[in-house]
Amino acid sequence: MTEFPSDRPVLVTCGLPYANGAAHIGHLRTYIPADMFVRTLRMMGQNTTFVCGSDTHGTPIVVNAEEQGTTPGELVKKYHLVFEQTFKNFEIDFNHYGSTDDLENHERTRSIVRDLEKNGYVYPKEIKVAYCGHCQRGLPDRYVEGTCPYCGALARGDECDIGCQKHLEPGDILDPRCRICGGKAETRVKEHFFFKLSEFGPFLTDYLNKLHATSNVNYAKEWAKDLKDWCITRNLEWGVKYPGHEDLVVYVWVDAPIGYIAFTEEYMSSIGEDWKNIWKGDSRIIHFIGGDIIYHHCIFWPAMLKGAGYTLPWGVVASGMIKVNDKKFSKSRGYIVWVEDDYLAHGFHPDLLRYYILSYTSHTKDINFSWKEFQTKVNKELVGSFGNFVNRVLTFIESKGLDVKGEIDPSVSEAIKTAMSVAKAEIENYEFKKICDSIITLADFGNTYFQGHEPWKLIKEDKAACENVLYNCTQIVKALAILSWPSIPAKAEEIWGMLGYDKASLSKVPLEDALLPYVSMDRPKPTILFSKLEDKKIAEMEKILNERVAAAEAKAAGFKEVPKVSIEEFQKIEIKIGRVISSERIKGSKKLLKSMIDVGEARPRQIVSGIAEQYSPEEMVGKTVVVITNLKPVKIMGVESNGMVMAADSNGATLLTPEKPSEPGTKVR
Ligand code: B3M
Ligand code: ZN
Repeated sequence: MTEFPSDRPVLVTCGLPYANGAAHIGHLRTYIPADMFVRTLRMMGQNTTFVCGSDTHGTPIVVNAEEQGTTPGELVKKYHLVFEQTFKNFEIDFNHYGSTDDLENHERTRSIVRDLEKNGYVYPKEIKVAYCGHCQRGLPDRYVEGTCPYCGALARGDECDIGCQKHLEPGDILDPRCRICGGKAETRVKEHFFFKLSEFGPFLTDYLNKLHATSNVNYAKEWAKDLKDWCITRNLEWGVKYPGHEDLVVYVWVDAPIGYIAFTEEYMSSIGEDWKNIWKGDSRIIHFIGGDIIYHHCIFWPAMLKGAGYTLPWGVVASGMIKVNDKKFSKSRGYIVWVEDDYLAHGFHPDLLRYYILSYTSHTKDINFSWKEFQTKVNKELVGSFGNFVNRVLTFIESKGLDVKGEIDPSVSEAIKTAMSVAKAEIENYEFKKICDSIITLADFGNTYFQGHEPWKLIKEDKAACENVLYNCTQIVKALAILSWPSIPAKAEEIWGMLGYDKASLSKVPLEDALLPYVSMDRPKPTILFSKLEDKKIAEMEKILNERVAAAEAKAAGFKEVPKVSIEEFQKIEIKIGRVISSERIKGSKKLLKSMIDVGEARPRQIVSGIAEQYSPEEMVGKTVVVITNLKPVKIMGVESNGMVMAADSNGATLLTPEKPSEPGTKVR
């Protein structure tokens, strides 16, 4: 039995991006599949609403605003617009994109908190929270760092982000330090509010067993066995004020998912419908999220909804992560691809990336992005198979002036039917790759069909038979346009236009129309659907990425801790003042000078130095320098060197010299 379409209205949401920085391909990992899902359901006749919005609260945003010398309000306004634009650019077609700072969300959050209080699920409790005496402020969440009480790793206040990944409650972290001044934090006793999560274990176990979720959500069932009450307030200015307590805001993970409800309200009221049909009625709510926020969506969130009397989500679709060049996605290490500045600004069509993300692997597995793989996949599947078929068919018809008419060949309708049934069956399994693959299979079938019937020969012998072949091919083109619209909407609409339809009308065409016979009409001259990605362009993109990684590595190396040496170890090095007696270049070397240096011993030392590009032999003579005198002798380009002249790395090499006159042999300490 298939789940869709059903009479129950569907609401699809995507994890809310923090309005705290630009979009990167990691973000698209969840939004693009969600968009394909929504488009497919709609083509199947399912009433589907799609909402999302910016997550505007929480300490990272406050910290970031502080660092940038702006206010959280200004910061989130800026990035809210950035995300909204990026989603438009990628045809991620939300009915509504809101903000958790919208009045509706403040109100809905407070109303839910009051419901939870009324139903006895919230209690106050005094707890020890971190406070910085130097900065004179409380240190919620990311304002504090210290040691994870579970695994001992360096962790931040709300999460063991490097170590065991556990969620940390205020007061959990050991040896807290202030992240602003680095000083040791004190603890202070404060009253906070707790949600009785510990009472929801049996409910959640039962709920999770019925959830229509991807397989990676399974381990939430383990978490449901061991639940602690959850602190839902913070001492912050920025956020949704806790009802009746002006000095507290709710924790960002309270008001962020409530945004899903608020955005539904905003949208429904704009079209004159009632949001309660979704959130208080018999609906199917499906959340698309990243694999790292399963706990929040499968534990906190359903417990809150249950406690406040709202409809529970029907499905949770959690994605795998994105890697770049097989490395863990990381802004700080440079393994990142920015959606606007890297991808779109270099002229790549959004549908290519949509296709890559959808078809790379199963939704729950990690995707690797590399420009090379991107090029290979696009050139082979979209250019070589899909685009090639569409263009050769339409160009052939146009150039020969053929009439597109005939009878549908049973093998052709079979191939189309197969692709249609894959789409219908796999969409509810959240198997987006299988759907993409079935589309390419249909295009491959089309190519073989065209090739096998040799219409270029047929046209000379039997024009009607030739037209019949092209009629069948055009039917496949039509089916491809319909079937590929959820994954590559702009390109599908281009095909639709080439078939003579109004491009925009494709969005209203039901999936079933893939088999509805194509009726010939006036068609514009066909244009190239996909062009090959050239090596030169890809090399250019690889260079940008590699340079970013190198810059990040250099930066990290600059901060790297060098091992400490004891004073005894340091004293093993003998350093003395020397005076250069003579100096000459070493034959065959641009960089090396051989100098005789008086270091207060019976005879001058011969020392080789890599400074010939900065100092001429003539300049060297008479200079007072600093020399390490007890290095083991070495041979450099066959010349013995008995010590080392010290220089700073500035301008290639800058010799050190004592600040006041000093005699050769004077010890340097
Ligand atoms: N803003 C982003 C994340 O942790 C976070 C999602 C909220 S969804 C309600 O992926
Ligand atoms: Zn830990």
